[in-house]
Amino acid sequence: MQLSDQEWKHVLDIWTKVESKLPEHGHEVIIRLLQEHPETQERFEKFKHMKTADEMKSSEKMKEHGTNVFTALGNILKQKGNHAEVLKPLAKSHALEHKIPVKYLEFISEIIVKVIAEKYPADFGADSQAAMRKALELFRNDMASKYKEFGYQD
Ligand code: ZNH
Repeated sequence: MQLSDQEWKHVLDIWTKVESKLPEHGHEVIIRLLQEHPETQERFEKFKHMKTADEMKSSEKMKEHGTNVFTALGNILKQKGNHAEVLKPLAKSHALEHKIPVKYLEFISEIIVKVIAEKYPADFGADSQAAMRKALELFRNDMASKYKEFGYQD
């Protein structure tokens, strides 16, 4: 699986917009992941006690985590598919330490596309959305094959 130059351009153009408010958008994606898929909350030692969306919204720690996730994702997208080096430590921690099934990566991918579409409707049309979906699918596929190398089967 590969993306065309045009598709990568769509992905990186919209990501420039995302970066203008990266901590806020990252924070929102994490809150929605935990709200829409409560089983994912169990994976977070430091967030699993939180009961309400308001509690999550006012959590600086959750914002910090959202920032880390979105910063890492941006670094991966900017590799335009040549991300093996950057992906490896992430796949390792998510397989062996955090134990995050590929299914959960699908959940977060869907939410990422939804949140960006809500924030930037004029800049994230059908072609850009399709390109972002494809980039996130490539990311997940490569995470999944690294998971196998690390002996993690979800
Ligand atoms: Zn994750 C962590 C990224 C998804 C869960 N993460 C993390 C970090 C980063 C990330 C960068 C830090 C470092 C390490 O490695 O550890 N993620 C990321 C990305 C993505 C993700 C990029 C996609 C897009 N995660 C995810 C999911 C989940 C998770 C889906 C669930 C469900 N993570 C996690 C955890 C952790 C992390 C649990 C740990 C946290 C703390 O701090 O404690």
